[in-house]
Amino acid sequence: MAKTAKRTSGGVKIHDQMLIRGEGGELHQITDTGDEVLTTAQGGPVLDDQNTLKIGSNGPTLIEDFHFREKIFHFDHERIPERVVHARGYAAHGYFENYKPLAKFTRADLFARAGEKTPAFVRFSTVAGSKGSFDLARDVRGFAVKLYTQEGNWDLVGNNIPVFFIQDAIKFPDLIHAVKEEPDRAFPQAQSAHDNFWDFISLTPESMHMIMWVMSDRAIPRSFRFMEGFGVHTFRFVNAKDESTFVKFLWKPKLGLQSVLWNEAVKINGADPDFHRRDLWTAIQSGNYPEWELQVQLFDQEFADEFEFDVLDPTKIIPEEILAPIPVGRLVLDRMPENFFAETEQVAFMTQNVPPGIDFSNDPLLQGRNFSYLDTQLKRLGSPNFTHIPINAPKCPFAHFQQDGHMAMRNPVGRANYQPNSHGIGPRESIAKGFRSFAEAEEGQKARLRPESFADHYSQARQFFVSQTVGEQQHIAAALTFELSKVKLPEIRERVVAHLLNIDTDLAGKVGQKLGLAKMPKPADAAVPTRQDLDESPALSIVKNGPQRFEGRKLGILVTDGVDANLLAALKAAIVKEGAVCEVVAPKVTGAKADDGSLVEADEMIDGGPSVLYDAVALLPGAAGMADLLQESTARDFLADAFSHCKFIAYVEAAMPLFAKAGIADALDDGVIPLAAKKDIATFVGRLTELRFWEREAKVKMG
Ligand code: HDE
Repeated sequence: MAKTAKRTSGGVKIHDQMLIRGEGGELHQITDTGDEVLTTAQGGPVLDDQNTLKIGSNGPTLIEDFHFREKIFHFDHERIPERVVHARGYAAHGYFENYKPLAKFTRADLFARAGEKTPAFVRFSTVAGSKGSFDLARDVRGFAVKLYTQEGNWDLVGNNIPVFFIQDAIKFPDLIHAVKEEPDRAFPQAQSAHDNFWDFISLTPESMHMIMWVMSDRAIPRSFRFMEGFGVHTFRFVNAKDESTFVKFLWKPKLGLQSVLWNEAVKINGADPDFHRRDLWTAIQSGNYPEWELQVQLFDQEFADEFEFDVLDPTKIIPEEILAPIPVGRLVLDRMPENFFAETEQVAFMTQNVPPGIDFSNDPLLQGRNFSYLDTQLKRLGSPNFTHIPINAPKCPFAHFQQDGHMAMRNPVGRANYQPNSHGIGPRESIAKGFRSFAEAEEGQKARLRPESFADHYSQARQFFVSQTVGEQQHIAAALTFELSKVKLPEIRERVVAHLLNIDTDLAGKVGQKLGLAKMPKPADAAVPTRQDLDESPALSIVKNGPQRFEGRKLGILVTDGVDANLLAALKAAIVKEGAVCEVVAPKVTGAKADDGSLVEADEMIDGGPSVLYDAVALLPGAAGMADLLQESTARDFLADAFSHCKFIAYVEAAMPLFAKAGIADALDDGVIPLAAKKDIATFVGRLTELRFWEREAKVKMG
């Protein structure tokens, strides 16, 4: 056996290399790992992880090679079924902090004391695409929160949209089959823009309210950090006196709401399919912990009886202007999982996980979900012992007599594994502490019925639409047109337009005309007429609720050789002061040489840093680098896209030729801000708080 010298790479020790002489005199290369010895899963130390055990150097591999067999066996079994919906997700740890005692409404322990912190794990997801699909699909986002309370896990498995497509859980498999890739061709991936989805939707009028939301900018969020979350269903709070109050849960992002434009989404998916993941990862790793406020809408039976829609109907909201949400606590995400599979992939959310003091309503969708989520965990995680996986285990004391089964990690100890027992072993029920269902009186005939109070499918869809800004309404019309343009069967397009006629005739007219319908269809039959008198709800608009700050956002700064080092430093400082970040984009990987001779390092080469990745851009090329930059079509696209995506653009004089190249030299508007001197930086940064220069949109996009 011969031992070679230590091999190093860039000064970093890799391994001690060892060569072993085989039978035929040939040398095998293996490594000596030093302190930590590689072992098999059984703990046996491994000699050689590079070569299988053979007869001679060219001979057959031996069955006896238990190390190879174990390694390959385990690899072959690495995959588990992905979630049937919400397969693509990303999660983080954090905590929920309660503001003040809520004992009047609920006996749930996590709401009992001011300042109480409850550990949390939150998983965001898209719904339709598979695990490896892109982040910026036009889709609902899952917003699933697991709170490890002192009385067991509470899972609030919500979405970023407060209503749902269907009113009864029995329709869920059809909805999901229709939206997922079509079964014969297995495409499109992560898209609702195809015949099957719109076929189902056009035959399901109850989906119309949700459709307005899904065709709005809510379905293309800029970041998980900038979206709301909703529990969707009406739940109950139950206090120590067994009194019930209905409750709807809302998560409000501290940094405000923000979405991207559809054309941006399409390009982001190519430039960075992990855009949302990277955003959350980077924010948390750099200490910018995202935060949401938990708000609740509380109401009693009397309010429910008087409210114009059924509070048990998951296709309806209670507008915030009618019932003001009350802040009750905050959720902070401050730690990424150590391992994606162990935590994010194996986390098992279940709507039926509620602590004492939180209870269900009779919403038929919620009731069906309570039935479904347990099945899906067994299928995915393979054993009824999925609660033994650390991410799913409660963090409070727990004790029961469930035992055995696949992968049991802990079993009851002692002689008795049942109760009651006379050995005095193990836990017993608790009248004082145990979960007690709210004793709602129920009566009625067994039947498959839908309540008449669920029959109005259009009024709130209209309310959502009329509550948007003109620009947001245009986005909805454009989204519907785009999606229906991918639908090949004309009768499906017409059926959708027939529904839109019940929501807003202008919207229907615009979509019908853009689709080139020969003539407008008759409005769809509606069980009840659409109410035109519902008040607008400004809370439903993203733009009307702008955060008025650039905090948490990102500026892309395009530089070349000759960049003004002073100006760059001042701009960066001003952005950082806003709580935002900058990235430098340059034509060369290495960066650019500034006017003072220093090297400005690039975060992205221009090919990898298109402007769609930024909330605003600044063009700071030096005259020295302009000639090269003008050769770059990516530089032209950087500016042209930023302009057509209504971004604020700062520029230095030297950048002017790029405007000509991008075809917008004559179109400069108030959203394009010259940086002639350092003082102009304040003007630019002040405008950034508006996030986008919406006035430009009508000039760059057909209405
Ligand atoms: Fe889900 N849903 N869902 N869902 N759902 C799942 O459970 C289901 C619904 C939601 O990050 C599955 O663990 C039925 C509404 C989220 O792990 C499954 C119905 C809302 C997540 C399931 C609904 C949601 C899921 C698939 C109709 C918003 C991801 C994997 C009655 C309030 C959780 C899994 C995560 C996941 C069933 C409707 C939110 C199959 C039957 C409404 C955020 O159990």
